[in-house]
Amino acid sequence: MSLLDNASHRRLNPLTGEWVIVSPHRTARPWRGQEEDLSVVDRPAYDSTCYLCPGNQRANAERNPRYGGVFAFDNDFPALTPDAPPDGLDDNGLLVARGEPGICRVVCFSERHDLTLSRMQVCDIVRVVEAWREEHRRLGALEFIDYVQIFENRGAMMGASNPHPHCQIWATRSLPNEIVKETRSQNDYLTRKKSCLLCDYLALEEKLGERVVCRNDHFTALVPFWAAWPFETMVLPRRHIGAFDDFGGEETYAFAEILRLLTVRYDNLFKSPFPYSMGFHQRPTDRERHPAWHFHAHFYPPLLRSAAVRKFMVGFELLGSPQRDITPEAGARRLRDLPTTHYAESVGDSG
Ligand code: H2U
Ligand code: ZN
Repeated sequence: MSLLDNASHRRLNPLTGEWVIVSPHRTARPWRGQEEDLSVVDRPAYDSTCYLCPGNQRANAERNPRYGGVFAFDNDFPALTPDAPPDGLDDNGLLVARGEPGICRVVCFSERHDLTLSRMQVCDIVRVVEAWREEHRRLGALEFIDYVQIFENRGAMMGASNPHPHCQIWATRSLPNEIVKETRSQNDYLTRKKSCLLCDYLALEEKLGERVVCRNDHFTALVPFWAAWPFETMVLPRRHIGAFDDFGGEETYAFAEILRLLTVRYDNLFKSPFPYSMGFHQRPTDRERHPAWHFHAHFYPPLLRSAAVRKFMVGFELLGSPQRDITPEAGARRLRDLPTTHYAESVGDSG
């Protein structure tokens, strides 16, 4: 009986230093959840009531240009504003606060209301990657911005307010919690091993193969050994690059391609638009060099065993540690075995 396949165990996330409980024996129970073939609600290419469609009025009465392709604007309801005073409060280390200036942006991926990354042409996703890179460069260059977090909430289940394909960017003065943890872990690893944590991890996963979902010339998508969510994935560049700034032309194209390859598989998993929160982790823009930082994307999908059954991180997971039943290896196998043609595009092929 091998530990990883059959017995409850916990796995270390070396990027955060946190543990996740894996309960593989629970997957012995039959796959009861019906894989529902939820028919997609057909969305129009243009929706006159959408505040992100070209030419439409936004909630603050500003009108979008009649854009084609990518369109970025300052969030009309920003969580962070540049003018927050830098004042601090520290009462005995117990009541601690600091002003947090920041900038929030919204980036529409396409003028088409009905598309998603999984349904866009790779050449059009390339335009989106270029926009992310430019936003990251411009915001990161600001003196008061130390981190630029780009993220997409897709689907109502993940709290996306609008199906029009878009992402958000929050640029902050401070490093967010996850970045603090990942920076520390990558720095420690570099100091101890004189090598990059994620370069070494990727090499190991490429050798083993069992958690790899898909790959192209420059990127690999895999279910991390320590994944907490059933179908969580990471996308890693094979070259040691720390941020969008370091992408070469071929890497930009390959990144767009792997995003499409992965999101098509996600949609095909339950033959339904697959909800997730995804985002990019890159080196801080605090003017330090950060040689240990290895760029990557995280996808955190909330679904468990059908388009209708979601996993809740509650109970022990909220109070103790995250836990999962389907092993990361089984999750990777299921994603890997899916067709690479989107279910809505494959004629006479049920996948
Ligand atoms: P989400 O779908 O991830 O919530 O992103 C939509 C963002 O768009 C959200 O942050 C902003 C909201 O504040 N927004 C505008 O900036 N203008 C609008 O007219 C409506 C929504
Ligand atoms: Zn729209």
